[in-house]
Amino acid sequence: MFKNCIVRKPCKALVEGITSGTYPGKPDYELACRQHEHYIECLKQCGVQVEVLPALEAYPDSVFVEDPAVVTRSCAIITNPGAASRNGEKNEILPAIRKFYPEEKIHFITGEGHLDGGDVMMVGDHFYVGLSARTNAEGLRQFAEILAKYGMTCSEVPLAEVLHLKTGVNYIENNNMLVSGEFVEKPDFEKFHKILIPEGEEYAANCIWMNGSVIVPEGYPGVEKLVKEAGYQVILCDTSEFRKLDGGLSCMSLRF
Ligand code: CIR
Repeated sequence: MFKNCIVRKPCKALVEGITSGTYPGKPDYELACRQHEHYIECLKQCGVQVEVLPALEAYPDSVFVEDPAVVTRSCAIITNPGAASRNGEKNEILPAIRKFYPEEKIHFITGEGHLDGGDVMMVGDHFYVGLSARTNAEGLRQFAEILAKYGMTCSEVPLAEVLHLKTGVNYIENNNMLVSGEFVEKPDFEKFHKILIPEGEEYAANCIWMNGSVIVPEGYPGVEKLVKEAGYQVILCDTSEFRKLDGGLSCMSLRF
């Protein structure tokens, strides 16, 4: 069960955030703020406390707090984000992490090692890590070393098509995994009950399990139905403005 979430308000510079252009258009800042408020409400509905950090104009993508830190039940890891314009977000997230974790349980990916939290998928005490344009082998090596101190493990998943691992695959507990595109056939995920994302709804592979409920992006009826059929209460949340920057539901919070 999760008790806490950390989120950061979107900044006005959001409109200049990194985008692959998969979902065209510039985010509407006002609408993004309203959607973010609703996102916080959805998290609260699941019984967690939400720590809301102030907007950071220096970092257009800073609303995506999932990337500069990985939080586990035993420790927190400040990553070394792989995108140059986002790297400094690691310093900004640190004070928030310190509120929840003692200094000796906060670790850092450093030097040539790069890792984005969006590439890290937690399944109990095992972590799948996407090797992507943002996360490299050295980042993964350091990450594995830190996890090992706490008896946790990780394995690598090379990515071909998507930005982050969790862009295309997400674990929603009870052995259920939402899988799309390049992840459908990956042997790594064979042991899970795979819920295949219908064509055209790939964005909704990024749902979040929150204490028994699953938050699903609004506008993806196929995924909504499949998640309900799997036995979950579904909470819908519209993230259209964040999608324009390749950001999904998981990207906007740290959950622990
Ligand atoms: C980026 O390219 O870094 C942002 N525009 C989107 C980050 C999405 N974060 C995530 O998947 N964890």
